[in-house]
Amino acid sequence: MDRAHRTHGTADQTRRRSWRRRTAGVGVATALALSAGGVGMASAAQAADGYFRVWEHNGAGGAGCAWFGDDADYRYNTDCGNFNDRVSSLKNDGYPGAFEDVQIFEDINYRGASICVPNGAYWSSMPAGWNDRVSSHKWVNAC
Ligand SMILES: [Ca+2]
Ligand SMILES: [Ca+2]
Ligand SMILES: [Ca+2]
Repeated sequence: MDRAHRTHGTADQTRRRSWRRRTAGVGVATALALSAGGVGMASAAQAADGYFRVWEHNGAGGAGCAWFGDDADYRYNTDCGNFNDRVSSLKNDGYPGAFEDVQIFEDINYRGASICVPNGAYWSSMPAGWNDRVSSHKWVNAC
């Protein structure tokens, strides 16, 4: 498939398929731990597991939220409720390779100003002007 013509959702599905491929050889317990990962068990020392993690305070402090795919609206989240305009630290635990960087946006639906969180980056605080501002994010090949 022509990568340039993929829709947003299709790109996300590709990520998920890729994840399944990579974890197919891993034990069941490990796979379960990965899929249950994210909220709660997150830490700044987390190894790459495909998730984008955020916290409400600096230094990975306070409540957290984590997503394996894109999220167009931080106001509503199944596991962590409203995370809109709360993010004060974050970590890109995505797998290196395709869709490894995370573009974060000031508004929902990937609108407004945006900045790039490179693969593997941990920000103990946000860049100037970005504290309590992020409202959506998406995975990209490079940003
Ligand atoms: Ca959401
Ligand atoms: Ca905050
Ligand atoms: Ca915002």
